[in-house]
Amino acid sequence: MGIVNVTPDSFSDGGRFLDASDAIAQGLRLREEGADLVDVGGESTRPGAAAVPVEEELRRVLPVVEALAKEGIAVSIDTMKPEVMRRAIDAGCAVVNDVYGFRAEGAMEAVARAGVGVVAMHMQGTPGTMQKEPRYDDVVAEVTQFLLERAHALEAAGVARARIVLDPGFGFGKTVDHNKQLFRALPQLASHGYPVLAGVSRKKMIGDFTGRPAAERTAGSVAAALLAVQNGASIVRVHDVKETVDAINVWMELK
Ligand code: 7PJ
Repeated sequence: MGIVNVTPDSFSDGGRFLDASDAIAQGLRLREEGADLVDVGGESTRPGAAAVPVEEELRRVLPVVEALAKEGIAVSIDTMKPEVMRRAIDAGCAVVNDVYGFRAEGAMEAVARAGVGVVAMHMQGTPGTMQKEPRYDDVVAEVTQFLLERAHALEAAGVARARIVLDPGFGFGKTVDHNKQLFRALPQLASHGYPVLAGVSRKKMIGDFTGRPAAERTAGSVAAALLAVQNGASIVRVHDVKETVDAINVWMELK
């Protein structure tokens, strides 16, 4: 899964059209580089990020979803808002990726009707507060229990089991130690029969292990993605598609 962020470029005075056309070009490039899915997001969920109003999020993502879907790309929409889910599905997206795990009122209904794939992620708290003081008695047990509960709720709402992907949510209300425990527990999480998605690309954890800023975390991110696949992840959400695909291809030949 390649990542396309659609956020206004403060260095461009070209306005929304340029923001959208940059994002579309990026999505096309990621497909060429080997992405099977392109994840389009218009609301930053980085720690402390401000919420984006629904109309603004729609303005950012809809032209991009529509254009990429028309090109035959399998698009996922990274959103927590049922209205954005519905409109993105109408615009052709195939997967809804919700870092809030479909807990918003109406979110499960928005995806159940449509027959799209869903990614349910675990987050403790909200993006505004989640990194303040993450606490768990047993992070692996609690995240697993949450995800299985969300999967069962989605199934009860009418989402087919085969369409449900689970994601422990690295960095979303977790310390580095919590992330490490969850990463090592990926095989157990995958053992429940739902495909698992891992998103670690360029995250703070990679910076902590390498001492590098976000723009220089490619090698660290590729290493983590490869290990996630070895640990049972079916999907890895990455910025550096070309490098990650090469690494996985080499590993598959040599393992
Ligand atoms: C994730 C995500 C993730 C899923 C983001 C970032 C923050 N969706 N959206 N999993 N992370 N499913 O890329 O650093 O880990 S946004």
